[in-house]
Amino acid sequence: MISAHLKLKADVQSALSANAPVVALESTVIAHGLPRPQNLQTAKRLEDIVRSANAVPATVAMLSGTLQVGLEDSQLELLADRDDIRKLSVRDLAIGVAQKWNGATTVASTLWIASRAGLKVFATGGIGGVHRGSLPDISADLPQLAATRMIVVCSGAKIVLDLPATREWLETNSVTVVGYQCDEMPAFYSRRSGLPVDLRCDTPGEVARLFTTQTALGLPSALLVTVPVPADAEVESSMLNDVLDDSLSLAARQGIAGRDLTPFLLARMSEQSHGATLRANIALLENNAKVAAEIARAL
Ligand code: PSU
Ligand code: MN
Repeated sequence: MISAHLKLKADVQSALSANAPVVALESTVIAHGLPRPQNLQTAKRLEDIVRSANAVPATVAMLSGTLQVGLEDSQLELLADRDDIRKLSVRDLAIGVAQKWNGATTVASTLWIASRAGLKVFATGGIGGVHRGSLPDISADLPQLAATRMIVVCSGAKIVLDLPATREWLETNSVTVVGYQCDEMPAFYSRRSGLPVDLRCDTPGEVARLFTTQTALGLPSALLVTVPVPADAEVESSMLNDVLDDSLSLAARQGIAGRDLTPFLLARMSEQSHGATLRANIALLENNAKVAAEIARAL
């Protein structure tokens, strides 16, 4: 039983028992997605934002082989500060439990753990997806979204990916994509991608009703709620193209692949854009946490 390996923080446990709103947060963004010291600041800030919106934050991670749902500040600090934190996708969970690892969870493994803990709403920055290039590198985030009934609030898929191919994958695998106060799917650092959403929703209540209906119909997949980065922090795609081309070709020349590719590309883009992409990433994470808390309350 997974319960033997699962530990819920006390406030998360009591919120779930009382049917009160809880928002899951992932930890790969803390350990591998953002640089120090912004990673710890952002992790704490996301939890504060969820609390200010009257919901309980539950950051998910693995500590000494235990699947944790809800972390103490000291545990967030450990994930942010240590160099030996693993990046754990679903394929790594059994290995990590057996070997008692400390690890950060991706969107895929956070979905697995949070849904089994009974959570319904999850906020992140950008999901993984289909990578560019000829090797079919597809993030495990996608099949896990297709298999997990949860509201996932994000700003689309990370711009380093093949966004049209990622959009097609979601459609083929029956993941409903909502534009939250927008008519097209956002492109992570940029507000627009030119790609369609299945429905526009303007309020937390509309999203909550849609999810309730999806549950009643027995549909097994996530409801992907895509929220554009706040306009004042946006990096427009015309400004991003050079930085993105440079980062992708450097990764190819250095042979960076697998789980290291996404963190490498995000760090390189931030360096090349003099921090503009980092500011956008933090702004969208904060905004998504707020929207997720509002949706969790409406449920
Ligand atoms: N969103 C961010 N920064 C990140 C990620 C998402 O703003 O670092 C992480 C998520 O944890 C996501 C992972 O699941 O990147 C995708 O990695 P990969 O492409 O290796 O599956
Ligand atoms: Mn991959």
